[in-house]
Amino acid sequence: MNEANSQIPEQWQGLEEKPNILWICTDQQRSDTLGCYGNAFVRTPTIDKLASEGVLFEQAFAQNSLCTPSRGSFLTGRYPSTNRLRQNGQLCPPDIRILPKMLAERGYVCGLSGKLHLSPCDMRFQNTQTKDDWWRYKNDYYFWGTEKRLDDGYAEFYWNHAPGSGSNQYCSDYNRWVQERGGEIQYPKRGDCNSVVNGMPDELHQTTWAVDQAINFMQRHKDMHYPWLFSLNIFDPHPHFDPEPSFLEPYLNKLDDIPLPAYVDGENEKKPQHHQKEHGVVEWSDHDKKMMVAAYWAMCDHIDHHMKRLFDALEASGQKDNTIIIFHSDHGELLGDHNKSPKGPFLYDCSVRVPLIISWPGHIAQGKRVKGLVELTDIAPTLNDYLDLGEEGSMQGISLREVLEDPKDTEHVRENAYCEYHNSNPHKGQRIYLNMLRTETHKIIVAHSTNEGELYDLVKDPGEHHNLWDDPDYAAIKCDLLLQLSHRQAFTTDPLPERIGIY
Ligand SMILES: [Ca+2]
Repeated sequence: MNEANSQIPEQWQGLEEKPNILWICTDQQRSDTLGCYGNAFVRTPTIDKLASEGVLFEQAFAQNSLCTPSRGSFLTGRYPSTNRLRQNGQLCPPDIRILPKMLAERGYVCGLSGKLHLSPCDMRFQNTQTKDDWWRYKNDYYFWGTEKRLDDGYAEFYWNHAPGSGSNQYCSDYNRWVQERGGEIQYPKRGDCNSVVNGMPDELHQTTWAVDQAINFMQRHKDMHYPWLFSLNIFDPHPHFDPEPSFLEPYLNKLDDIPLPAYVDGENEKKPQHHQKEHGVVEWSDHDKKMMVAAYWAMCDHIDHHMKRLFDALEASGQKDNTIIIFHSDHGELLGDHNKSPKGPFLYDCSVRVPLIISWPGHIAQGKRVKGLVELTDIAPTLNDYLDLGEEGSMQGISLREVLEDPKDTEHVRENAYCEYHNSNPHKGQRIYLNMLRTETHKIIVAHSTNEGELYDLVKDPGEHHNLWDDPDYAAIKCDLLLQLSHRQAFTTDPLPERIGIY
């Protein structure tokens, strides 16, 4: 080490060699919405190409079907109950450190566009006595402001929670950007269905804005003596179903071919009580259901269109080879399956199984598909491993480094995937507590609050329509799954604070 280098603080030495991180998280995108995940209708050539250049995880699971608990979980590598960030509307406790904060402490510059959603973005609770009575309070109680900033590590923070929603009207960077361009956020009705509205035109779309911020950031911080992380949080394909109109157009003459959502008549009657109470879906016509599916896919196609712009800009800036790209979503969407929408309190694969693709040219395998189960809690430990962050004491996921580097197929990664839904949303007075464990062949969900449950044989019933909880033929399997679930609950207690003495 020469004399000049010895002046650099230890944690900043070697910074120039560290990779950038482009961390893309879409909102509410289930895994079967991409060509590389087997959807023959959608047009997602850019994300398909990303998968061919990196590693695709066929069975990646979010730890909750809602934003805040899922995002808190993958940003820390810890479970929702460990983080005490179990519900939408909670404020992240001050001792919880997220990846961007850890990286900022080590010399990274970090930026974000879109939501972070580790703080409440809707304050209708604030002046109420009964905090589960949210639905009684209409727009008067919306919080209008930016979500409360945490000590989150972001040096640049271009915030937008949900385009067009109450909390965004005056304070979001996206709304300001639209206004500056002489536009107005509006979602005109369509004449041809009741389930879909027209989205914003491409030039004024939230996806366009969010990607613009990422491109500007990457260009500003190229050729610096420090690396960067950018969290690109796109709101689509989160409902409302409001695709950019020209992206919906190609589906309109294919509606006959689009399958209806998967539902078996009467299936919800044999499931826990909340399956009967929490419908969310409407008695829509078949036409409206197909239009909803088409709109959702069109929103995914539109994201792919902008991923091309993003990846082209990364390559043109000369940073592609030194950038880890992570593409995933925070949770899924029921999209009419089981006659329901949109997501929680349900832990079906369609609401918690998400796309997960990681690429890093020259460092990890190319075009590999991992069949084994992984969790979004595994992203942070993987980055911790590659970047020598020394944060393994707090993290509960596993590093996927070996899986990413081994060019062979990996059939088996984790024994099971685990989800927690601990009163995560207020369901009109119902306090719903669920724990889920999914193996490669079965899924069990315990509905603790009503002493009920769900058990699915995923080999015979991959669509999770037939609840076997009370089936005597599955008693031994149920017992084994409950034991595995009990182990997960024990091993997911908080590893912090670490022991610093024998006694
Ligand atoms: Ca979400």
